[in-house]
Amino acid sequence: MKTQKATIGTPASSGCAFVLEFLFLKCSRVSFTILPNWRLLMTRQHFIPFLLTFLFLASFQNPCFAAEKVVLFSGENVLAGANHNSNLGSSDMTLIMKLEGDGETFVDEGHEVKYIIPDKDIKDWFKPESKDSKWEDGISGVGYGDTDDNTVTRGSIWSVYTRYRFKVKDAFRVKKLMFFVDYDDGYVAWLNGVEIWRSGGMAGKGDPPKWNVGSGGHGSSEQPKGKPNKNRWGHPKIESIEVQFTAKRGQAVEPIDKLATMWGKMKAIY
Ligand SMILES: [Ca+2]
Ligand SMILES: [Ca+2]
Repeated sequence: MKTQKATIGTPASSGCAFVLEFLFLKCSRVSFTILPNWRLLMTRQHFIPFLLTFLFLASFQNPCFAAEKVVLFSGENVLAGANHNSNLGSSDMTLIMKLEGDGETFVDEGHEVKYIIPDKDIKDWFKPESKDSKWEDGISGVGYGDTDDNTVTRGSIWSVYTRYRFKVKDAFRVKKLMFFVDYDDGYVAWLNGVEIWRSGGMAGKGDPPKWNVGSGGHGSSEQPKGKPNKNRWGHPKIESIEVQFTAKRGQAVEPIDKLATMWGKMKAIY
C-alpha cells in the first residue's frame, strides 16, 4: 500500500511556507548572513512592518498563500469523489473511498452515497452546500464491472459524481486523518469542498475536471464487494494519504435529520 502526504490545499507544506520560515528565522535574529546587504537597509524596528508588507503582497502574487485549507468539522461533513473512466469502451469502473480519523471510520465501502452520472459539467457539485436531493441514492462503491460495486451503474460512461455525508463528534481530537482509495480508472476527492487528492492520470491538480475527461488507465484491487470487504484495504493496489486539515466547530451542511424534521413541521402546518 502506497502512503503519501497530501499537499493540495495545505499551505503549511508548500515551498513558499518554507521560504517564509527561512526568512523569518534569518530576519528575526537580524543575522542576514545570506543577504548581507539587507543589514544596511533594515533594523529591528523595521522588521515587523517589512514582514507584514511581504505577507500582504505575497498573498496576492503567490497562489500557495491563497490555497484553501481542508477543514474537518465537529458536526456534519461531506466527502465527494469524481470517478473517471479511461474511455467509453472500458469494461469496468470503480471508486471506493475510506476516510478515518485515528482509526475511527467516517466513510467506507457500504456507506450511503448520493450519486449522478453527469452529461454536462455541474458547477461546484463537490462543495458541501451543493444540492444533491435529486441525485440517485446508493451504497458505496458506485461503478460497474468486476463485481466489486455495491451500486452498479450502466457502462459506456465518462464519469460518476459521488457525495458522502458523515458526522464527526469532535474534530479537535482527531490527530491523524487518513484517506484510502480503490479505483478504476481515475478519481478526484474533496473534503468539504477542498481537493485532498487525485489519481496520477487526472491532470489539472486543484481544478475540478470536466465531466467527460478521460483518466488514463489504472486498475482497482478487484476485491469482491462488501459492506465493507475488510480484505480490501490491505491489498497492495490500495493507495492512501494522510490528509492535513484544520479542525473547526460547526458543520459543512445541515444534518439530514434536521432537514427532515423541518420538512415534517412544514407539512404539519400546511
Ligand atoms: Ca475502467
Ligand atoms: Ca467496478
